[in-house]
Amino acid sequence: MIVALAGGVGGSKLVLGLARVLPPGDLTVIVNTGDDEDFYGLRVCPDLDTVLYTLGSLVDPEQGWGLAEERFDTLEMLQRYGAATWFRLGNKDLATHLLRSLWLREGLRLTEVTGRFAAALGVATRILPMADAPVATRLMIAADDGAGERELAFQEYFVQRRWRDRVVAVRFAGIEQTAISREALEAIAAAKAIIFCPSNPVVSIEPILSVPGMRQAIRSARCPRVALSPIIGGEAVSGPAARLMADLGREPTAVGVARLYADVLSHFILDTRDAAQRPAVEKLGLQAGVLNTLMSSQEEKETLARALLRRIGVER
Ligand code: FO1
Repeated sequence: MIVALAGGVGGSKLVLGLARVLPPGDLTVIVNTGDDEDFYGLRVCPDLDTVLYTLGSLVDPEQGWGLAEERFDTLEMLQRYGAATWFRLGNKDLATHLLRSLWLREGLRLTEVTGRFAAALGVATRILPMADAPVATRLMIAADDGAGERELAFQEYFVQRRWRDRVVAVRFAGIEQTAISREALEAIAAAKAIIFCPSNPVVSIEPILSVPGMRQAIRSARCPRVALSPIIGGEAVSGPAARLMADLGREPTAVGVARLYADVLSHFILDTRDAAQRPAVEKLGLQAGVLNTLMSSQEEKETLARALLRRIGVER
């Protein structure tokens, strides 16, 4: 069993590469749920859906989220009724949110709901929410007009305000009430390797590590535990990772990312462009690897997945 920790679009690229090079059913993905939010009374889980749609070959290839060949008739009608429609939910995507909301109301755990979707879409990879109880990532921003600070929900920060705000603090509301699921604990205990995908360290990987007991479970796993940096050459490959780290006083570099996870890792993979940071990573007590981690094509995802598994000594 290989266990991957992932958030949304960036992480799902490596998840797809791993799923393609590993035997079916040999991969479990533990996914961030801090971005989850209710829209029109429906439970939307963007990162779970991004991983599900990506592995089901249904994801919109340009956006990396939502479904391909999507239409927005329902959203247009909602707009006619005066509802807020800044969060683009397509007709087919709404089917996922309708059924998830129905099954949660019937008492299924988010883990079971996600398992039903994966089975229906023929996805052999186990897709596990980081926790079954809801968590809400909240970002405290410094209002630009100096009128003090206020707190935003994640999608308000990320989508509505296009992550333009300076963030002074991030918290994961509800995380104290969560616990690692039996399924996640079993996957980690059986893991031959644990891989932190190149997702946003602050709002995708950190929430997963903050589930009570998660850091301990990963640290005590007797297997290689490796992270890839989502920051290459001081820039995030996509999204606000570098911005958020700088806002929060963390060095927005690959070794800055390594520092965030050093307590639970054994290995860290630098991109070839950041090879000069290898000594700094090794000073953290980590085995440093250098690979081409920029994935822009299908085969680059698989090439990276193969090279990564080889580098940490995991035969497939
Ligand atoms: N991202 C956007 O930038 N704009 C959107 O309108 C949007 C809608 C959306 C709907 C469903 C879904 O699963 C994801 C969606 N995303 C959208 C992406 C989402 O905000 C991010 O993927 C994650 O929350 C961060 O990884």
